[in-house]
Amino acid sequence: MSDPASLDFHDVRRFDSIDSTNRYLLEEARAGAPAGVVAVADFQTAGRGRLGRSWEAPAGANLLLSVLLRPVLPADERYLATAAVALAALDATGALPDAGGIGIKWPNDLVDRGGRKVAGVLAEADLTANGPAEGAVVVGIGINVNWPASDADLPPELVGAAVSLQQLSGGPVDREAVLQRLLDSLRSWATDLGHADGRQRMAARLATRCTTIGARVRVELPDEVVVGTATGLTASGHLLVDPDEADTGIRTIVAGDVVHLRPGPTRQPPGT
Ligand code: BT5
Repeated sequence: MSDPASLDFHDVRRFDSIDSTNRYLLEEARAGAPAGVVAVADFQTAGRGRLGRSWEAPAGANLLLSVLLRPVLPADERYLATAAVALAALDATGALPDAGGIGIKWPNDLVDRGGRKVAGVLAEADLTANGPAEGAVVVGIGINVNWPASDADLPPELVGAAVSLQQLSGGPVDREAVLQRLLDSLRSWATDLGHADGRQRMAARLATRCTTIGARVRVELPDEVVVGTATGLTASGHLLVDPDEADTGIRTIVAGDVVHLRPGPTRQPPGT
């Protein structure tokens, strides 16, 4: 078991081009690489999102990185590994002018005040692994640092859905400085991940920066869809949803795709 306190994230492996930094580190985990290894790419030929989706970024503009963690934590608190990287990214962007309004859309996006995506996190693990990959979690994050420079750079489907730190702060942003701040902050969140009181601290911080709380949501689960109002997070960082459907009680969502809905139209009083 690795000691979380010893994670320094100093073993940063840089690639001009790679298929996916997550894929690379999962393979390194299988070969026994220690927790704390970081992979950073200038470009990915097969950058991946969740559920088979892809992650877009032109060469040399954005941050594309993954970290290898081997957290020792209860199975139902695994989401907090994703949260550690999201919180570190939030810390790293908080210093930029006008980027202070960035929050976490549960479970894995950093979004601006308008709900546009600034970054996405993808945690991957082989839960059936025996041997060196057992307990390993690779958490990747793509952060839109300097791309798009304007909405004209975006493919039509991302217009209004994606935004960069450069757009938010009004000028080019130093990618390397964001990376170093992220890794600095991750040192302390990764330490917290290894301790029950640290995980409580993470969940509490997450709750203060989670834009999903209070929103009307549609949660897409493998075999059902829940529509309701997100009311908070559990101590494990799971989402609490008060469903519209009567008599079903508060639901705890452990994993799922969440869409923020606009508040429904105000009901007209009868007779108007
Ligand atoms: C994610 O998936 O948001 C996780 C993205 C993780 C990317 C990092 S990069 C380093 C590491 N190595 C990898 O191979 N992956 C990780 P998801 O929630 O499924 O969102 C994917 C969706 O976001 C796509 O289907 C697009 O609609 C949208 N999208 C793609 N590129 C985007 C971008 N640059 N900015 C905003 N939205 C984007």
